[in-house]
Amino acid sequence: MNFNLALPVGTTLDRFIMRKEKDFPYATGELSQLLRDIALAGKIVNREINRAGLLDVTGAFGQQNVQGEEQQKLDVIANIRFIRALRNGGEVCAIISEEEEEIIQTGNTKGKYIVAIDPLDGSSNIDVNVSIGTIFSIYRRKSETGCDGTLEDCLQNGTQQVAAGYIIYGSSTMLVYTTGNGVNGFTYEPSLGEFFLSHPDIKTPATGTVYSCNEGGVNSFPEGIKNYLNYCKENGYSGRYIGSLVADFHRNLLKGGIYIYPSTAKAPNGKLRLMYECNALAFIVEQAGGKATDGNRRIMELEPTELHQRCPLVIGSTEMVDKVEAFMKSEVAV
Ligand code: P6P
Repeated sequence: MNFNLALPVGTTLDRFIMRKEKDFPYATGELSQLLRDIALAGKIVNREINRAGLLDVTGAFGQQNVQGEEQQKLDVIANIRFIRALRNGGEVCAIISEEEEEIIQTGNTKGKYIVAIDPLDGSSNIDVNVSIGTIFSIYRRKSETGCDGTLEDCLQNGTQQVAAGYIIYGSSTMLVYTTGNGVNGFTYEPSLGEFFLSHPDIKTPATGTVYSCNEGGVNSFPEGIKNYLNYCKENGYSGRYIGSLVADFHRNLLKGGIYIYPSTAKAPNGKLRLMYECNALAFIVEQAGGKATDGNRRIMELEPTELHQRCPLVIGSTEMVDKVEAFMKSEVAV
């Protein structure tokens, strides 16, 4: 008898995780519990985002984060919520967060996992009700259990991820994640407090006609990127740029398209962070049949040297990313 391993739409996240647990080489239930902890924190953050206009949680917090960016109140709230959920869950020994300069030791010295997280990406859009998101990567620690997580545990390249995902707080709230066996999307039903499988086995189209890029900095873009953007316009592509990476990425993942944040004069290494933005989305897009590079090199093979290092990002439909690389190479050839 052939069992249909593709679980039906409507399966709860918990049941899905349990049924898929056997697909995961370290199926000891700890990663499953860690995914549940992240989903729980996402539900709590979702509630606070949805009420933001009614509570005094919109606007700036009055401090800057390690990136020198103005922290929004919800940035700080989301950071606290995810750190607390991961600390209380017990599976994570250390966390890298966009909102924290140093590695956060959870005290769970027996925890086998490291989490790199952007608790609330695109948060400057909160006050104008534009979709925002949480992005996370999960690694197994390399050091022995029984002590704090080490810098080496945290600075692993993207191919070492055991899971990655994002939560998009949009017209509906969705959790999209992979453990290396495909990508699945779950839609949150607030009245039941549950995520339900709504997008099983997501595959991104091989090509598309949407490009997402802030062209305000185009004068300082690499020539290859400039030439690719001109190619898009000459071929009648549509520019769609929300200013919220998770929202642009999610649309392109489902419909086909490309997101580009290249090196610019203001951001010579690009703006986005390797450890808790680019690697996670690169794992997801590759698992969905897409591609992610820095314009030349595979994102997941970039060797991290700093917790908050930035890298250029070209991510989305494979044929579109390949086209960018061709333009970048012809730039080099010139
Ligand atoms: P710019 C938000 O700050 C973010 O990290 C991404 O979500 C978004 O795509 C990008 O930066 C927007 O940056 O320079 O276009 O405002």
